[in-house]
Amino acid sequence: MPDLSAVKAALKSQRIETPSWAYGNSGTRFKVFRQAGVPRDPYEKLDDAAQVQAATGVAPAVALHIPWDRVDDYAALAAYAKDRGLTVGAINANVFQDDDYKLGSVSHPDPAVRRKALDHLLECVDIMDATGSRDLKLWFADGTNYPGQDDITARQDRLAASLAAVYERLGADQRMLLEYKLFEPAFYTTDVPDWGTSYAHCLKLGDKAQVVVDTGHHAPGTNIEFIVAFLLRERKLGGFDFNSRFYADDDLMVGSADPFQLFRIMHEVVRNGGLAPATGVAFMLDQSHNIEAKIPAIIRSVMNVQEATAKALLVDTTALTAAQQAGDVLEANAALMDAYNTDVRPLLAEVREELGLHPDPMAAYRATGHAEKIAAERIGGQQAGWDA
Ligand code: LRH
Ligand code: MN
Ligand code: MN
Repeated sequence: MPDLSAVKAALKSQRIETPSWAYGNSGTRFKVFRQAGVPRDPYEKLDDAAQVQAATGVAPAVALHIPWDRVDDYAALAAYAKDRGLTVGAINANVFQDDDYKLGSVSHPDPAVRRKALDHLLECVDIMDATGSRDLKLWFADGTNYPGQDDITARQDRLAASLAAVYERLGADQRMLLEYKLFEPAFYTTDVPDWGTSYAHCLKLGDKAQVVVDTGHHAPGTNIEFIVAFLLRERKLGGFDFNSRFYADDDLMVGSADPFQLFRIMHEVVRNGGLAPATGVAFMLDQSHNIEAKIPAIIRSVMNVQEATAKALLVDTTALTAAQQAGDVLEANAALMDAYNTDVRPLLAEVREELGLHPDPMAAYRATGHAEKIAAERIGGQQAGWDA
């Protein structure tokens, strides 16, 4: 059986990054249901992230999205974060919101639009310099809607040229994480539709370019844990955008609909050494909370990742390896299922108490009165970035 103190130590050192946009109002293209007390600016998003950190103790980093989180002074924003025990996580570059990007950004047929998009990506690296952020996270809405609309390989050439220019600009300790997505908003071709495309670009670029796996960005039935294992083996897994999908890119709470998938993913992470902070795998959430209260939903999501991680750490690897080598299919499967079926909530409560935290993060947050305070104080909360 796994050594319990090692399991606890691993749980204490895991970090789960929360996204600034999850704290703001969001919705579908049909309706944004505005909530009382949501942040009015990036500073207030950090105030809310500090609540998540206070309740969980494992979520100090906050990912920003530019320009959704545009401020005049990014060093001041980073200092504000630091004062609250937080750090600035990944900088997400948004090159999909302007009218200019109707036919794409870095793959656009017009060099002037490509230049504009590249300038934005380079500005995001400047922001990383100012905030001390390690990761530039790139997701492109680029693609086409109709056969014949544009040249598929020419679009790859344009994409590769921009990626190379950004890569050149990265500092020694900075990374570029390239995210893929099966479809949407482009519906016929997507320029980075899958892990293979992202991997091929990252491989050409070099060690500082790595793939990010957004759990919501696959076709139904895709074996995401295989992708995770493969990328870890190649040292190309930069991190996760965690969320839960049911139909498409639903961005619901990670581990809510399919906690077993999250466990299978975390099992591959643990088995392939990806939990060690030195491997640099970033465990980020990429979610929006349309109908549920945002801060508690983010706390619940952090807890869901911790529960899947704890179960993965409890896999009896000696028994698993022995069964695998003996070709004992049922025993090997049972080794995984035993761990998955363990109730890890008492273990995590203990871990939290050892960290000086309340054993129940949801109750800890409720007791702060923060929800009531922000509902009374903040009028006119900011939307996460989507049009109503
Ligand atoms: C695209 C995506 C990407 C964006 C985020 C808001 O669907 O997953 O990571 O940055 O949503
Ligand atoms: Mn994402
Ligand atoms: Mn997405």
